[in-house]
Amino acid sequence: MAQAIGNVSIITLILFVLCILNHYKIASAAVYAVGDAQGWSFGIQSWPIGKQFHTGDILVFTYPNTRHSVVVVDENGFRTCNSTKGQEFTSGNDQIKLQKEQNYFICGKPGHCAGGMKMTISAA
Ligand SMILES: [Cu+2]
Repeated sequence: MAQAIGNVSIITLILFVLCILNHYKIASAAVYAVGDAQGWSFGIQSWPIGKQFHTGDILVFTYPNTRHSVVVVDENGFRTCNSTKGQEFTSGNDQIKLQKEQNYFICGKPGHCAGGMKMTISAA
């Protein structure tokens, strides 16, 4: 009986430590201003180069929302500049959390993605 209680205590302790670690991971998520001073704009494709992104990091997309939007798409939507199956953000100040592995963002305004307003980010 004492052995069983001991095992339960150890499992509880392990779960507790995992919870703490998980909270720490969330608390340490980085926040990035997409495009830095230029914001979400044409020529954005090179912005992620040389940066290390992690799952749960927050991207802040700032842009004039009469001119642009942000659409989270899949690989096919990214490649073909098709935003119809994506999730569109239009506030002009959108916070989007990075998902594990590859993330794809395009502008939803006609011709903008084809003109280079698209960005893919790999999150570790
Ligand atoms: Cu645009």
